[in-house]
Amino acid sequence: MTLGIVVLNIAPARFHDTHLIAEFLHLVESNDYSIDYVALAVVKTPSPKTYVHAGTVEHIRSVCDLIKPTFVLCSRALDARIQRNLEKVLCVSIIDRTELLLSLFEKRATSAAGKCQVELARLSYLQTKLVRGWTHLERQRGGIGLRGGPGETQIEVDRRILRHSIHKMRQKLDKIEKTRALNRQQRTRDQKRVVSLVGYTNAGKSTLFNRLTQADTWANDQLFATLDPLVRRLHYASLGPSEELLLVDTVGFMRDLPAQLLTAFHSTLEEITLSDLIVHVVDCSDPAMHEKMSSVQSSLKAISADEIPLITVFNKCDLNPRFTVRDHHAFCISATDDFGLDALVRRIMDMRS
Ligand SMILES: Nc1nc2c(ncn2[C@@H]2O[C@H](COP(=O)(O)OP(=O)(O)OP(=O)(O)O)[C@@H](O)[C@H]2O)c(=O)[nH]1
Ligand SMILES: [Mg+2]
Repeated sequence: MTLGIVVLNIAPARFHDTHLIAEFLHLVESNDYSIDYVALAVVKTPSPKTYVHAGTVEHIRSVCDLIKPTFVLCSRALDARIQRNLEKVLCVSIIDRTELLLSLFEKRATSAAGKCQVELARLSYLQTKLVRGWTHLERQRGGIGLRGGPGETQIEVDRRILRHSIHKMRQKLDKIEKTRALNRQQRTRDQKRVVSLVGYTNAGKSTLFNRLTQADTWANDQLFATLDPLVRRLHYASLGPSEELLLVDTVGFMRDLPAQLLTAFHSTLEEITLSDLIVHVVDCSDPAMHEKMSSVQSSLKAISADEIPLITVFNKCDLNPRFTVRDHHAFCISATDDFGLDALVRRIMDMRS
C-alpha cells in the first residue's frame, strides 16, 4: 500500500464529470493505492506552467508538507514540463493518469505478449517524458551511470537507450504476433466462427465468458482485470458444447486510453476485427452507461470493427431490475445469476446458419 494524494481537475461545464472522478478513484483503488486526500481543482483555463492555478498548487503543497505522501496522483495526462514544474514545487513525485494506467497494465500482464505490449507502451511513454535537465529514466534505472561517449548529454543517452529498447521489444512482439496469426489461420481452416465479447472495463465480460464456456477466467471488481484475449469454445450448461463456435474474452475499453497503450495493444485489439460477431457487454447499473457505450462504439470504429454484426447485451440487470430493453436485437441479462443467458446463447448459435 502506498500513500497518495489525488488531484482532480474538473471543468464545471461537463455535467458527467462526477462519473469521471468516480472512474479515476476506481482506477486508483484497482492499483492498490490508498488515498489520503483528494483535492478537486476546477480548471477553466489551464495555467501554462503548472496546469492548476497558483492557489491550488499552494494548497496541495501545504497538504504534502503535512502528510508527506509517497506520490501525488493526477487524474489527467500531464505534459512533461508541467509535471516537472509541479514536482519541483511540491517536492514529491507525480504520477499522471497515463502512468497510473501503465502501472495497472503492468500488474495485470501475465502472458509474454501482454508483458511485451505493456513494456513497449511504457518505453514509448518515457520518450514523451524526456525533458532537458529532468528525465524519467532517472527514476527507472536508479541512477546507474549510463553516459555515452564524450559530449553526449544525458538526454541523448536516454533517447538512444529508449530507441534501442523499443526496437528490441518490437522484434519480440513481431515473433509473438506471427504465432498468433498461425493460430488464427488454423481457426479459419477448421471453419470455426468467432464471437468476441467486448465492452467497457468492468462491464462483466469475463464473468459472462466464464458462464458461456465453463471456464474459470479471473473476473474481479477491478479495472482491466483482463489483458490477454482468451479463446474457448462455447459451452453453455443446458445447451451443451458447440464444436464450431469460439468465444473470445478481450481487454476492456476505457475513454481516452493513452495512445501508447492503444498502439502497443493494437494486435490484441485486432483479434476483435477478425470476429464473425461482436457481443457488446454493457453494465446497465452504471449511471455513466450511455457515455461508456459511445466510448466503446468509437473505439470499435477506430479499429475498423464497426461493420461486424453486433448484438448489445445489457448485463447486471439484477442491480437495475427496472431496466428494460426496447430493441429486440438487444438482450437483458445477469451473468452472475444466469438470467437471460439461454436466449442469448440461442441467438449466438443462430449465427451459424
Ligand atoms: N451484480 C452483478 N455483478 C456482476 C455481473 N456480471 C459481472 N459482475 C461483477 O462485475 C465485476 C466485473 O466483472 P468482470 O467479469 O471482471 O468484468 P470485465 O468486463 O471482464 O472487466 P475487465 O476485464 O476489467 O475489462 C465483478 O465483480 C463481477 O462479479 C452481474 O450480472 N451482476
Ligand atoms: Mg475481464
